[in-house]
Amino acid sequence: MQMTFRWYGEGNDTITLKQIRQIPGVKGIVWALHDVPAGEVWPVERIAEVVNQVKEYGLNTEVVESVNIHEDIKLGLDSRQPYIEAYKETLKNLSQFGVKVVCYNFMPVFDWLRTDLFKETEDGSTALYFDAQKVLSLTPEQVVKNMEENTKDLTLPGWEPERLKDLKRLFTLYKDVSEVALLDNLVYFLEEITPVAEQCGIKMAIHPDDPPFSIFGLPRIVKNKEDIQRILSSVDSPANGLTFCSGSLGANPSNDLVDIVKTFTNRIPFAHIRNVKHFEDGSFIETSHRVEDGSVPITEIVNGLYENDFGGYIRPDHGRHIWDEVCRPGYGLYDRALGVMYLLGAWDTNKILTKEVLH
Ligand code: DNO
Ligand code: MN
Repeated sequence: MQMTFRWYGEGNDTITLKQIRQIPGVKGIVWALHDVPAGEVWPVERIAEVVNQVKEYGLNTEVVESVNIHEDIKLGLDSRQPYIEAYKETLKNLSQFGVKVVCYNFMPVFDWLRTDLFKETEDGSTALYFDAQKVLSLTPEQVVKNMEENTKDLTLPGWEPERLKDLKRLFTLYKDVSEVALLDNLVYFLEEITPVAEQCGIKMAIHPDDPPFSIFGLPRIVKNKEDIQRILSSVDSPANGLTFCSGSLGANPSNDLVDIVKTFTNRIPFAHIRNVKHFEDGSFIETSHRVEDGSVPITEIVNGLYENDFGGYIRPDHGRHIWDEVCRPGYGLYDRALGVMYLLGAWDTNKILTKEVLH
């Protein structure tokens, strides 16, 4: 297992590499070129720039999150091929710098979605919140506006302006795309990309839908164990993997996260671990990593990974905003650093329980 931490890049994050290197146990940065539009090749010089910055702090750059997929690929349009070729070029460029895992998602139109980015909680901290009732009363445009207004100058990952200005057109196009068709389009993409990923020594790792159910009638295909099984067996290669995200899959109480993690460990090159608390009406709020604070069995998940000799990368996913930190929604320093320590504590306890010598 290798602990990592997400960083948005120089000038695009409130957190510094110096701060990250001081979190015990963190070995690598999870990064991306957030300003390169989906469908374009990531230039070698730009990749080199980030890799060199990070290296200076003794951290590695082996995990990229995300290389986003152009909508034409998800829609299965005739125009998809050049975008797929560009994706292959990006993988080749990344492999020159020792990148081992590329996280991506196949969510139509927009990435993760919340109704509140800074929801006040009882202890005065704020956190990302999904209000299942409120979302029913909002149009996609209102949700987008709300997400954008709350983030000031920073572009949210997966919420790139060039994608969102096309909202109406995209919704019309997706009207005719069923879940079966979206899955076909994913499999087409995987069949194209997997041999290149294999040659490059890169594992692709699809991120689950967040939240893991349909919103605004859009199709969703990475929601549960069956979906994951279908995707992993469609192209049966270690290069076709899963980003196990306990918070995304865990937003649906009927997902058995421990079973999922144990079933697919050897196809999970990357894990996002965080906790969410469910409410009766389907709403959920993100909490600290601690088991008692939410509904996700974080320690059992870590035990499952440990028992199955998980050798991939792991990161705390989102955190709350605590101690008056001003930061990107979900991506402050403090609560995520606490998350790292909780995860490492759970991992190291397993070592003692299995009588493995710690030093
Ligand atoms: C939000 C993230 C997502 C995630 C992508 C992966 O914080 O969980 O933006 O990175 O969906 O492709
Ligand atoms: Mn995640």
